[in-house]
Amino acid sequence: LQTSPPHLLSPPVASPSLTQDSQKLLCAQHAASLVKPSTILGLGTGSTASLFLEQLSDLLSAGSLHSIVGVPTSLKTDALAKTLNIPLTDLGSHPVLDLSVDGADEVDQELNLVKGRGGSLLREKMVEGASREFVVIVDETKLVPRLGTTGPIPVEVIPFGWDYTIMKLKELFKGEIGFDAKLRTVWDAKEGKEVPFKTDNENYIVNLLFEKGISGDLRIISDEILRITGVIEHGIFIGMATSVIVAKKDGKIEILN
Ligand code: ABF
Repeated sequence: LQTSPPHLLSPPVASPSLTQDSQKLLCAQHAASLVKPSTILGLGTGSTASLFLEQLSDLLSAGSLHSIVGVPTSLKTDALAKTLNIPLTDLGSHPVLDLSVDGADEVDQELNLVKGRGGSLLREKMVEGASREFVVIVDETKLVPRLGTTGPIPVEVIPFGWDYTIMKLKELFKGEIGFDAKLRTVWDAKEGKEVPFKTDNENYIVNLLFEKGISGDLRIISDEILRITGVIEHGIFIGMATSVIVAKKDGKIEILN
């Protein structure tokens, strides 16, 4: 057996390995570079969307982007946009938006999404559904073979009868092995106990948990969830994304559409 002498071995090629935060920044920068002056924008929520807002603000203050106006998808984004001096409007004034940019919790091969683990799914669905173009910005950890594999699918429900609504959701998925539906709670330091998480719309979130992800026809499942009276909206976004900008660990960008 012949081996190369050590001085003839090729040196290891240093392949960049970006952190998840750097990947988020990379896709946010890429999305911001696509925004044209005078765009009516849907402004997403979450850590990746916040980076996009910061990029937008930098372009605005550099004077390279003018006359854009945004519709925020949450109270948090509304507050952030105000601190970044991004002009805001609302859906009533602009019922058709040019472009929305937002993160996602999961993206499948058909570009269906799980959104709302941050709790803002209802406003996100309204704003992004009103957009001609909806660009999703994610790091590569968000790509999944099947929705619901890396965490829950959130459902926004009215507080009245929330436990009854959970029963109805459990009935709907009773054939699914390992399925569970749980009210999302947060620790309230003042009360010294867990209390229901409240959305910007003063509703509750029920987390649907699937052992191996959601199976079956997503449109049928979506309709069935929405048919439960206490349900307001769910975090499955079917056929809404027009493209997905994926930032990879190796520093490359992949565009899915
Ligand atoms: C929003 O932010 C949500 O729909 C989703 O839950 C979340 C993704 O957040 P991050 O970019 O912080 O991973 O888009």
